[in-house]
Amino acid sequence: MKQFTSLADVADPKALVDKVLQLKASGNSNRNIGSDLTLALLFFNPSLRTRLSSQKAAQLLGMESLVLDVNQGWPLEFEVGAVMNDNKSEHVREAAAVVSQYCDILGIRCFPGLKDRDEDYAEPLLSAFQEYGNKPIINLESATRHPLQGLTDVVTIREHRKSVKPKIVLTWAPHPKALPQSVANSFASWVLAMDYELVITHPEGYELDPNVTRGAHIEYDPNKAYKDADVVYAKNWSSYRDYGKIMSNDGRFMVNAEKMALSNNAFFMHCLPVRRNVVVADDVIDSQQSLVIQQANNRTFAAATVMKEIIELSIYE
Ligand code: AN0
Ligand code: CP
Repeated sequence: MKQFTSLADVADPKALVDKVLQLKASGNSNRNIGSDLTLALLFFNPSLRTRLSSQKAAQLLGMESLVLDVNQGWPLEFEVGAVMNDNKSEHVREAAAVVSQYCDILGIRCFPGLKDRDEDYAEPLLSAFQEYGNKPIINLESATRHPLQGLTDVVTIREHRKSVKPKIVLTWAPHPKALPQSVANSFASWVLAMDYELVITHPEGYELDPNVTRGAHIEYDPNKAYKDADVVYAKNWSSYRDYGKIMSNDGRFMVNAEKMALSNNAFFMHCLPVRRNVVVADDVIDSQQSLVIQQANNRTFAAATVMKEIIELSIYE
């Protein structure tokens, strides 16, 4: 693996899931893999899980990590040919080249602007660091993808599934803020790559990129979608069609015990952070069937496996 910016960088997604489970079971046996290597993590947006699990993953591999919150005092210019006489003090051309010298792997988190769909889906920030930097990049959630979350989620499903082809329901849920499509895009892509059954339910107007959801069944009635579900995965996203807009905040889509009762005693999943009693009712997230804490734990092993693959197949190839 040369980089990990989306599922498309992974030659064999099912094999990678196996490797995450092997690494999780292997305890402290990977400490030499990353010794003398440095991971740099750039956060253009906040994070709890991704930041700490990436640092923890580096620690598992014996790698040092450097973390920078870019938004706190490092305003970067991205436009080619910009006349930099305003508040941006450095261009990404220099910044990416400089940061590349300090690290062996570079992780980047950057949310979308949610104003211009073509621009967001071209992933301008990741592309700039690819172009002007020269180190393998790990996507820590970009404008349109969150592949470490997608990998983690299918690993967690794999650990808990009761059949080889479980029925997975991805449900849109209400949220007061316009959020990216990244988590939903990556979740759908990884679930489909595992050959699981995927049903996506949301109000009309929240259809995701059809290139991402090809192979999934779209069901506008949540009660029908939940029937026989083995996993209910909730996430809010803003509209892809009417790009970045909140089309509705239909409370029928909050995950509650009544709808969960229609399922096959489904597990509840969410990437976190989650708005309680907006996205999911307390009695569901606090139930025995909730996997949210186990999911967050698996972030560490997914990240460590991705870093190990990059080290073995790219840095020491
Ligand atoms: C972000 C999102 O929806 O993409 C991060 C989720 C991992 N969520 C929020 O900012 C609430
Ligand atoms: N799930 C996830 O990526 O959480 P953070 O935004 O806290 O990193």
